[in-house]
Amino acid sequence: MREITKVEPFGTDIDLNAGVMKDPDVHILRRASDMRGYYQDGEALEELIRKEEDPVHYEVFEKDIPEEYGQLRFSVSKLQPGIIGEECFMTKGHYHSVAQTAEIYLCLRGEGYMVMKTLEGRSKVEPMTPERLLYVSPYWAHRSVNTGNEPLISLCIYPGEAGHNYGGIEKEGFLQRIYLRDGKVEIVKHKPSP
Ligand code: PAN
Ligand code: ZN
Repeated sequence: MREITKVEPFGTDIDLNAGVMKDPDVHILRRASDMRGYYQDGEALEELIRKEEDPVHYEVFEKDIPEEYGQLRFSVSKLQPGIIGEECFMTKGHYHSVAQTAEIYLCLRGEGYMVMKTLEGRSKVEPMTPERLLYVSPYWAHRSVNTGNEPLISLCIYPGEAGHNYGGIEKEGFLQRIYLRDGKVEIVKHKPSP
């Protein structure tokens, strides 16, 4: 049996409606300027950064649980609504550093999609609506996209050792982009640049 760090059992409170953990150890704040290079319309992103003084794009709240096999880490993810040009606000997206680790997403509020892909070029888009649980399988990179007009809030649970690998996604993106055009959601196949 592997030795792992001993952690006292604990409880923590989550405000499901506001999408915040009341006593987080880690609070990650991603602003619009952290999303440079991710959206199709870079000019529209710069305009948002200028006009709205670099608004908060999304937040992640976490408890400080050792990043090791045997533990479970969990987070509350809160993605603001909006569009960049016509493209819906989204998270950066990542593979797990230990690629063979899965994740559970329980959508608590808002509406959107989880966009996923594998290194072998498979892709999948799954709706995210309140009370819907998604199983993000091992090896699948994942990004959430907010298509509604309120924050998209999820509870995420994943193995302690999973880690986050953003590198590949930052360069290659995903295989679909999601737009809001004339009030309608459009999921468009995206050809990565050669
Ligand atoms: C989530 C994500 C969170 C933010 O907790 O980390 O939604 O998305 P990015 O990490 O892609 O910026 C998760 O999937 N953890 O593994
Ligand atoms: Zn993840």
